[in-house]
Amino acid sequence: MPITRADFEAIFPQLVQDLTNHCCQYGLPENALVWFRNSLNHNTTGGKYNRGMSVVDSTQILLGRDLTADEYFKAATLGWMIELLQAFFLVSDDIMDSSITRRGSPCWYRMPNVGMIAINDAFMLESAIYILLKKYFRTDPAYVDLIELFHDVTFQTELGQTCDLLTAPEDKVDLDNFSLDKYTFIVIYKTAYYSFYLPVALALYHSGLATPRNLKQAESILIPMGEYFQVQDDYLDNFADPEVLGKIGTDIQDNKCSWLVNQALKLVTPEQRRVLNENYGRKDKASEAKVKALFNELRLKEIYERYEETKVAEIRGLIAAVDESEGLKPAVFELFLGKIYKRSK
Ligand code: DMA
Ligand code: MG
Ligand code: MG
Ligand code: MG
Repeated sequence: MPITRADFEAIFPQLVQDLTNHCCQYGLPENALVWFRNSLNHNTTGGKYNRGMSVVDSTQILLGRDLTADEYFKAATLGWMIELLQAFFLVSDDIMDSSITRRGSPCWYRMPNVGMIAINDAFMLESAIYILLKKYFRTDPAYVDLIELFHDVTFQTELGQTCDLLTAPEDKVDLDNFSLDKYTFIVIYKTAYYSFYLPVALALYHSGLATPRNLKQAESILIPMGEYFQVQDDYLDNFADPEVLGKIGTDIQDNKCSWLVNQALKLVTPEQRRVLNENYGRKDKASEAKVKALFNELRLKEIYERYEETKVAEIRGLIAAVDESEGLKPAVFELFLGKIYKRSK
C-alpha cells in the first residue's frame, strides 16, 4: 500500500523535535528557536509531498514487502530531507523570481517580519538535512553515498537555477536568447535531478539495491520524467487557476525561458513576434495580458496536450524496457508517473 499523506505528515514533528534538541545543545535563545521551528513548519509542510512520499513507496516496491518500523521511519525521514531541500530551494526561488504566493500563503520572504531573514532561513533548511542524516544514518554503510548524493544533486539544481536566472535578465528582453536546447538544460538541472532522480536514488541506497547499473537506469527514466514535470509547471504557471495551483504565475513578467514562450517562438508570424517582443518580460499587468492573449491565439493549450501524450508514451516505453536483473522494478516509475500525469497543481 502506498504511504498516505497523513502517515507521511505524522513523521515530521519528530524531526522538528530532533532539530530543536540539536539547537538546544548550543543554548540557542528561545526566540531564535521559535523562529527556526516556524520556518521549518511554514516552509517544509503543505505541499504535495510527491518527492518525499516516493522514497517510502519506492523502498517498499524495491524490497517487495512491508517495511519494518525502523525501515519505514528512515525511508520517511529520507523523504522529509528532500522536502527540506525543496523548502531551501523554494524560499530562495521565490525571492529571486519575485513571487507573491506559495502553497496558498504569502511566500516566506513576504510574511510579516521575515523579509531578507528568509535568506538565512533557506540556508538553515538546507543544513537541517545534514543534521538529520547524521543523527539517523551515521552508522549506515551508505552514509557517505547519501551525503554525496545530496551534495551532488544540490549543486546540479543550483547550476539549473543559474542558467534559469541568466536566460531571464530583468532589464533586457531578447527573444533570440531563448531556445529549446537551453530550456532542456535548465529544466533537467533545476528540477529533474532533485525532484525525480533523488527520491528513487535514495530508495535504492536505503534498500541496498544502489548498483551503478540500477542508478544509471533510474536516471535514464527519471530525467525525462522530470523534464515533463517542469513543462507541466511552466504550462500551469500561465494556464492554471492560481487558487488551485497555490501560486500566482510570474514567468511572463519574469522574462523566463519557459516552455510556453519557446513553443510560441516556433509558431509566431512576424507581427505576433513583434507583440511578444514588446510585451514579454515587462513588469506590468497590461503587457502580461497581451502575452497571455497571444498564447491563447497560438492555441498553446492544445500544443501542450499533444506534447503531454507524446512525452508520456515515450516515458512508458522506457519503463517497459527496464532491466530487472539487479532488482530494479518498473512499478517504482509507474507509481511516480501516475502521481503527475495530467496534474492540475
Ligand atoms: C523551479 O522553478 C525550480 C526550483 C529549483 C525551485 P520555478 O521557479 O518554475 O518553480 P515555481 O514555479 O514553483 O516557482
Ligand atoms: Mg519560481
Ligand atoms: Mg525559478
Ligand atoms: Mg514555475
